[in-house]
Amino acid sequence: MKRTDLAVYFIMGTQNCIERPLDVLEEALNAGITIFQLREKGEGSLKGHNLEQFALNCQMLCKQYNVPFIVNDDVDLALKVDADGVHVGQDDIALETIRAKFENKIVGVSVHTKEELEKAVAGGADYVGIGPIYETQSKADAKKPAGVTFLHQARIQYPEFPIVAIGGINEQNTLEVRQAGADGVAVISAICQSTNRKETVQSLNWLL
Ligand code: 3NM
Repeated sequence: MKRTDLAVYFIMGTQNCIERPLDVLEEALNAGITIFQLREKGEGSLKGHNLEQFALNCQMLCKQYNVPFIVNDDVDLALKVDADGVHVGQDDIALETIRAKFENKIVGVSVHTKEELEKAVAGGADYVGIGPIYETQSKADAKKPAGVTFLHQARIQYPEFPIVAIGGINEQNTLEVRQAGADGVAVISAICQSTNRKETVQSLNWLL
């Protein structure tokens, strides 16, 4: 994958949306998001057949806009629908096992420490997600906000490696994240709760 693919990384599940989720996704795609992750988690989230159908609908929209479709955590679902990739945390299956199952696909890994970062790079991750940078309301078990220090160290250690920042990022603080060395921002609420998605996505995208 290219580092520029991470510019505006939209993450969403039905539980994050007040409006119809597929409408939110289509508006975000139309506004110019560069990659999408389905993250169906928490109370009231879709399961089984309903989840698969929703995933297929999201995937179809992403294809129309030529935007990679990534599935969070659910390796089986990602394989079943032939997603463009999968994003995993530290609690999930060993990276090497996942890498082998997604040979020509995108594998992203959340990292919080230098050790996790080095393991992800060595294990063949295509990109890492670093967060939470700021306070977030969208992840129940999020760690304490870390600010941009580790993000900046990661960039210095790996000048060319694709890195996306996550957690509480919005139009106001995106510049700080960019200056710390992120290739892009991964957001849930900034886009889900936006009243003007075109404007929001454009101000999050510093490549424009
Ligand atoms: N992962 P918002 S923070 C899904 O730190 C997720 O790994 C995080 O949502 C991490 O943009 C987070 O609304 C939630 O803060 C991001």
